[in-house]
Amino acid sequence: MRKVILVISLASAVVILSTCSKRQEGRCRLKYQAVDTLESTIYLACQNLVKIPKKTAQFKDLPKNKSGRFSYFLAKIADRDIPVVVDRTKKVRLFMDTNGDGYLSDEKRYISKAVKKRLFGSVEHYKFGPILVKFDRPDGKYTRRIYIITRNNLDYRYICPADYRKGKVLLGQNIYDVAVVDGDFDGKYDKILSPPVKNFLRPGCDSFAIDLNRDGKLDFNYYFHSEIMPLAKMVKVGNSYYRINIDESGNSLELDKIQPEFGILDLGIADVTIKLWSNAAEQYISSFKNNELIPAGKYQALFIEGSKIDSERNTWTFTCLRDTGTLRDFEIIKNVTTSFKIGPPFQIKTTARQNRNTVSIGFNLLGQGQEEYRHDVKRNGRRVSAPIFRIFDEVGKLLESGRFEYG
Ligand SMILES: [Ca+2]
Ligand SMILES: [Ca+2]
Ligand SMILES: [Ca+2]
Repeated sequence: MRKVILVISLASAVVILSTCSKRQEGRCRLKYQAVDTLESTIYLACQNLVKIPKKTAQFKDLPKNKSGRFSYFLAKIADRDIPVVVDRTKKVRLFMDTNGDGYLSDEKRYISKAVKKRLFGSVEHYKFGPILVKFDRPDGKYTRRIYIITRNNLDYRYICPADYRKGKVLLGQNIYDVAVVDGDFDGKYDKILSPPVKNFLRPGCDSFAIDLNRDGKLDFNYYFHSEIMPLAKMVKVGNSYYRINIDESGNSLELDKIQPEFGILDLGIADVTIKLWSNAAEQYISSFKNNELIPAGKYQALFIEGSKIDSERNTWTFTCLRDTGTLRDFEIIKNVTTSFKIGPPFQIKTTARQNRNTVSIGFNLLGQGQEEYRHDVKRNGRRVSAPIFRIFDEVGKLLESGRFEYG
């Protein structure tokens, strides 16, 4: 009996050893993963479907049985403007020039399907597809599988990839779920972010995801810590950096631990939380020290939150989203300190907009680096009451006074 147990345990040891030896550190195969909802992994890859006010020369051969209730769109993906027509008769039908021959009458008809998962607040959404779209590249033809996802009334329209690649990678003692998405629809997995992007909702590059807290979910956030990011040269895991190397076709991933070339970011004040997109490695630094070491590369700040204590020991907290002023586009150079002045003293710029008989007045709260802070500044964690205003004429006579309203 003892012999049998010994043989069994030896056999299990061999099985365990061979399984371990198969998982090479930092190396994994990536497998095809179909996706049919707007799940977080593909958020950064979804593109707008642009509405065209009226029919143009691009829409030259419409499908038969036309109702006369057509809407015209262009899918701007992979350097192509692809005509899309939606026929809103009884059932909404969609036609897309998938083969690029300029004709729509040869195309399959797609009927919208309601998707159970609710999006855009409480409004149900609909999808067309999957649609196979053919593209040309200098090195050959390729096909991308996409969905068009809309609200019922066709506002909010997105073109989303219908697949991505995923795998599991061993780094140190831990195994992490990883995913890569072809966010620019070119059929390859190599397009790195090129900051600054004008529209941060559509960075126009491929994306990379890693389940850093290993909870089985890939979480996305524009402003805070995120497990899904625009593809960069490296990814930061804990305090280590790994060079990302994806096979062009998305079949395999290599993450190699490296020591990047660092430069120094100096913001003049400590205790700042900052989120940076980069072509080097995405950064979310929750307790920024003066003179923070970050890898050399190009950066774009999406979020800044700072705090300051006044003479009465009140802590004032100010938050900036997206309009990050001089931090919207900067470069960190190896062994060089790049300095910015941000935060208070604030500059208040008033704005006025006239619409017929109504004038709307407002203000922008700008930091030293022209970064624009939200109006709801907090004192000791609580939003302070809205600021008051007074309007004077040119000789200093008070014309109007009141309090700004939030929202
Ligand atoms: Ca066609
Ligand atoms: Ca790509
Ligand atoms: Ca996670």
